Amino acid sequence: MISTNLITDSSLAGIAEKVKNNQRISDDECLTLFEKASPGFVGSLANEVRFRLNGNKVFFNRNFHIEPTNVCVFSCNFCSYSRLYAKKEDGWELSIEQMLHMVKKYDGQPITEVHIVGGVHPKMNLQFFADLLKAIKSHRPELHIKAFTAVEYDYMFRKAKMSVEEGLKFLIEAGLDSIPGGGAEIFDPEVRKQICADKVDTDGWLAIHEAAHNLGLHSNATILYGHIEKYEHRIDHMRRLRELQDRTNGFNTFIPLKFRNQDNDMSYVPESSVVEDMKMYAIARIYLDNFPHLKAYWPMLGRQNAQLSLSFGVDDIDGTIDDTTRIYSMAGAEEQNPSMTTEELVALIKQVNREPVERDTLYNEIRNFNDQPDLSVTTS
Ligand code: V47
Ligand code: SF4
Repeated sequence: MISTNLITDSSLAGIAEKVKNNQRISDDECLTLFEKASPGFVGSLANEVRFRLNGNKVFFNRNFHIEPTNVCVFSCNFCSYSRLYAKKEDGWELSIEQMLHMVKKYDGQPITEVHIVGGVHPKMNLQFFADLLKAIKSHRPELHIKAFTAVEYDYMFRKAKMSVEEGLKFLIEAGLDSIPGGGAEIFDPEVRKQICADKVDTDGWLAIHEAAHNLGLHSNATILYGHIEKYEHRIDHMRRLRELQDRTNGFNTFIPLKFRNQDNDMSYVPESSVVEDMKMYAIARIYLDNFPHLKAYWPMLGRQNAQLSLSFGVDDIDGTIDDTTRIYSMAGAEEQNPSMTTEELVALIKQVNREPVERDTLYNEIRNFNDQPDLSVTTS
C-alpha cells in the first residue's frame, strides 16, 4: 500500500492505482515515474509487484563463469575488457582443454550452472564452441550451460554461413541449455551507434532471442544504463523487450547493468548515483510486468547495494560466481574478486528479512534456506 504522503502529483496517483490493480503502465506513465517520482514512491510500488510475482523469495544459484577470450573484433566504447586481435599482448585465449580443466575444478561441488561469455575472437568459430559444449556435457551432463550473447551468435553464425535457427539448433545439439542477456546495451539506433556501432544491431539481437525462444530455449535480457542515454531510450529498450516477451514468454529475468567508467573510451561520462540505480530497478519492475524476475548482478553493484536493491523490486542476485569473471572488475566495479559462499549469500538475504532460495538456471527451486538456521550443515 502506497502511503499518500509519497504522492505529490495527481498523475502519480493514477499510476499507483493502475499498478495496484495489476494493470500495465504506458510509456508516458513510465517517463512520469522516471522524471517525477521519488525513490520511495517507485520502491514501494515495485515492492508490491515483486511480492505479487515472487512473494518474499530471493533467488540465487551456484555458478561459475568461463570467459574463453577477451580478444574482440568489436570496439564498444564502454568496454574495458576487450583487447584488439592485433594488439593482444594482454589478451587471453583459452583452449578447450584449459576450459574443461576449469569445469573439472568443480567436480564434487554442488554447482548447477556454467555461464560462458567473452569477446568475439576471429578464430574461435562455431565448431570450436560446439566442441567446447560437447566436452563439458560429456564430463558433467547435468551441468546447465548458459552460453554466449547474441553478439557472439551473430558473428559465429554469419561466419559459418548458417541461419540463426540452424546455428542455434547445432549448438543445442552440442549441449547449449540457455542464453544470457548480454549485448543488448541500448536498443535505440542512434545511441547504439554512439556506444557500440559495429556489433549486432537491435533487430539482430531481438531476432536471435526470439528464434531461441521459438526453439524452446530460455534467455535473459540486459540494459546498459547510466551513460549518454536518456530516460526515453531506457523506456524504448524495455518496450521492445516487453513486446517480444508478450509474443514468446521466453525471458526469465531482466538485468539492469550500471555503466562503469574505468579504463574505457567513455571514462569522461560520470557514473550514475545509487539513488538513480535503485530507481532504475524499481521502474523496470513496474514496467516489465511480463518478466517473472528482476536480477541485481552483485559483482557489478557491490554486495551492499545489491542487498539494498531487494527493497526496489529485485528478487534475484545471481550466484556464487567464485571469482571467475573479469568483465566488471576491469571496468572499475566494487567487487574486484567476486566470490560469495552460499552462507554469505543466504546471510545477506536474511538480513533484510527475505527468504533465500537456491534455484537452478530456469528458476526451479533447489532449496529454501528460510527454515534452516544452521547453515553449516547445508552448504559446501
Ligand atoms: O553486454 C561491458 C556489460 C555485458 C561494461 O544473463 C558493462 O545472467 C557496465 O550480460 N560497465 C555482459 N557494464 C555481461 C552480461 C551478464 C552478466 C551477468 C549475468 C548475465 C545473465 C548477463 O556486460 C555486456 C555489457 O552490457 N558491460 N562493459 C561497463 N564498462
Ligand atoms: Fe567485444 Fe563485448 Fe567488449 Fe563489445 S562489450 S568490445 S562485443 S567484449
